[in-house]
Amino acid sequence: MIRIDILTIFPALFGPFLELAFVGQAREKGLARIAVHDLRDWASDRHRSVDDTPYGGGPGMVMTPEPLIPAIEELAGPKGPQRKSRVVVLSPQGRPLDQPRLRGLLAEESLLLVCGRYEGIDQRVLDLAADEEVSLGDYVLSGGEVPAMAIVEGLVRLLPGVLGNPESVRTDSFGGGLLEGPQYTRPPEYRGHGVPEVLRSGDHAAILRWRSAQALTRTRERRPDLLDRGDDPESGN
Ligand code: J9Q
Repeated sequence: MIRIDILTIFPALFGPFLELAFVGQAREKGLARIAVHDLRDWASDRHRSVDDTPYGGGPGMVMTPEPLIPAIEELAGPKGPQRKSRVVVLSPQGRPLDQPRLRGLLAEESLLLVCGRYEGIDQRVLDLAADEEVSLGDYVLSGGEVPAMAIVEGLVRLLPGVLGNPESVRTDSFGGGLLEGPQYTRPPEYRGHGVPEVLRSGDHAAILRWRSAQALTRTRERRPDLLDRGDDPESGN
């Protein structure tokens, strides 16, 4: 059983996401306990403020440590050896998430995902209360909510007993370090476009060879960075 807490100023974004599909099933089966917390519940002023103008000037607002650090400490415990949950802040300044990092998070029994918003988070929150910063990629979003959902979904599908077919965990893209090749289902011909003959041949060895050649070609064309890594693609790293 993995426990995931999410700290956000938009708790309503998570409603159907946590109820439906694999994430909903994992919770129903008792494989994951996921709770969403509204950061404003820790704000003490009349306006329930969570942000303020940046020192030094510049556009936008910065999330203040005032409600954020007490919220993190209440949900995860104080930073240090007696902390209950690993505190992961979603931000574009974080280390990029990949499948090995996701598997690393799965080793934690309890996680707190902190969704940054606005132009950033006061550095003292990261120094005093966070364990790591994770990014989902080099693009601009308005907040960490969608990245937090991606982490939850990526973790939940790794839990034993969530997927109907555990074999698909291993063969999915990145499970093996390469992109998947093309897939086909019926009908055998659609608008004049057929299905590669080998897939209908029943020759399983030939199908395996064809699929790995396709995966390699596609990876070389679209994601050569995955092949340039100095590690063993079979290890999933
Ligand atoms: C909080 N752009 O983007 C990609 N990974 C994380 C993010 C992000 C963002 C803004 C705020 C997270």
